[in-house]
Amino acid sequence: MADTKVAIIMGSESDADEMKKASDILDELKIKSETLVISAHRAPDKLRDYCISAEKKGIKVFIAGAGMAAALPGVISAYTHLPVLGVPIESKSLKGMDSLLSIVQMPPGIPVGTLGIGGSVNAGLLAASIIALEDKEVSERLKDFRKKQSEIKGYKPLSK
Ligand code: RP5
Repeated sequence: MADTKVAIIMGSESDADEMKKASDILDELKIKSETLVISAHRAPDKLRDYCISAEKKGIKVFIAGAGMAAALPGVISAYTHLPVLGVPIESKSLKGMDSLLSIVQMPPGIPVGTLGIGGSVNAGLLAASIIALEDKEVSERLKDFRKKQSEIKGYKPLSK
């Protein structure tokens, strides 16, 4: 898609519900994203091809969601200098602690900005903040989003 700024990659279709929250918030802020399932373990060659061509296509930020032995965000970061935001997906057996620990502790030199378990909304917002550094319109929309959030969710008189 032309003008696509954010690549949302997930390790499996089973991650789709969580990762849709990232694309939804980006849609709300009118930032174009594309979403793909590319497993670091099951389709490593496809992942490499995508990562090394992303910058030329205009991608500015990666959001990568994966569960269990979640290699995806780290492998993406190994192939690109673009910012990579990792979202640990909640897993059945270890409740996402496996995903979190697989993503968060990267070796120096290959960074992944790790969100909380199931942190897709904040990954989308953080991607928007990065885009906003060089895009005034996105910056204004982001400020507006924060303002509305304060009005709707941040202040509510409780009835007695
Ligand atoms: C990871 O393994 C995926 O990101 C997913 O969270 C987990 C399970 O994958 P499926 O077996 O559901 O395809 O690679």
